[in-house]
Amino acid sequence: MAGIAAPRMAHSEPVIPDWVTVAGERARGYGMPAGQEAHVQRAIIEPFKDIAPSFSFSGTPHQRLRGTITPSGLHFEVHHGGRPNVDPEQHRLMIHGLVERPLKFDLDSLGRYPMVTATHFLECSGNSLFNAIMPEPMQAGCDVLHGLLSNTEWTGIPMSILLEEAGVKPEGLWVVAVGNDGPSLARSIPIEKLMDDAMLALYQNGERVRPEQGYPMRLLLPGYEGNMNVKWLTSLWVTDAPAHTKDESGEYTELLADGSAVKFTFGMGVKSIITHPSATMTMSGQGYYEISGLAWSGSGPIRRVEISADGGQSWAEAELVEPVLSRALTRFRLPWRWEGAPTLLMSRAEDSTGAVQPTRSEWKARYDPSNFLHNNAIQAWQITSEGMVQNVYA
Ligand SMILES: Nc1nc2c(c(=O)[nH]1)N[C@H]1C(S)=C(S)[C@@H](COP(=O)(O)O)O[C@H]1N2
Ligand SMILES: [Mo]
Repeated sequence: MAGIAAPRMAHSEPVIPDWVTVAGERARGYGMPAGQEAHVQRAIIEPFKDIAPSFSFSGTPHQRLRGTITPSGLHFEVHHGGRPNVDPEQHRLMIHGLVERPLKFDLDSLGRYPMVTATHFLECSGNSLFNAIMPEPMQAGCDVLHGLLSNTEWTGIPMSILLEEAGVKPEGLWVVAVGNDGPSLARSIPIEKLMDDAMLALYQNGERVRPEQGYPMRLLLPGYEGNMNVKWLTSLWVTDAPAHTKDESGEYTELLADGSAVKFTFGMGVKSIITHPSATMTMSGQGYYEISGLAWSGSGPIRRVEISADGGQSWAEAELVEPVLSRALTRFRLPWRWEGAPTLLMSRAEDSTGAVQPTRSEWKARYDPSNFLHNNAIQAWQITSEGMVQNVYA
């Protein structure tokens, strides 16, 4: 492809930069990104700083990343009571309640169990909350707007193996999972999900799960809302009914337009965002660009992503970058020319069940105006004639 962005070389004289004239740095124990990349950080988002200082979260800077795996140090965080300093020597996982043999595991004994590895996204059901409730679109990047979303290669023990060892009684239909942090975050999970594809995650992108993500162990429920993926997991209490904990009754329940409420919205909806270009960026002149972004669904693999550059009148199918994994972030790409005119860019994903992303107004119509959970509406970016990329509602 000729003439994208590189200037023609004027001459072929060799250039000797300073760094080749001195000895380089020696090997080191743990690598870090280049110092010049130090600005690539999670966005710290603290809307409740004054009323609840340890309820804090940070967003993955998707506008600065280009693959599908989220570097562990940039995985988003949601801490309801801050990040506890768990001592792995003292930490235990208990399986109790409606089981034949109540069991208590320490980290060492867990290391002997068979493990699986799978790549999955994790998304907070509060992701994209500002677009849900702000009357005017907030001008911020993908880190603030959609950053409560990450994608990791997780390794750990299938939950079915641990539950089978404990011997779940026939009346055991639900499991209340509890975290070892101040708020004792607790969620009720149907036993089928735990027996199906749930994992006790011990490793994140090959290394031990980071403290932010639940060191030394977390529950991983592929495709289910972030909140249920209990970090610093310490107890699995097998019961015959959901416990209706504060976390599921008070916090993670959606109020509908008709005044009723839906509890237990487990799966995350089909969704996509264009990360390049995206809000806060400036186009560097007319001509060739690669539109690139991320698509995912809690129900299965992404089947199709379409891009519109005319506000939704016409759509072009983007290329999905292999491998397209179930309940993992999938990158899409589409070559494009920007002719310098104002442009409304949108992406619309469809998953393997045929579910398609709603427009923002379709999504808003289902809920009470106060609801910000499970916002999977189409994101629109406006490119102005000056090349500024802005967040707009369309
Ligand atoms: N014990 C415990 N587990 C928790 C939380 C928490 O505060 N405490 N936050 C939950 C929420 S709301 C989300 S979205 C995810 C975030 O996981 P992450 O911080 O690893 O991205 O963890 C969930 N598990
Ligand atoms: Mo969350």
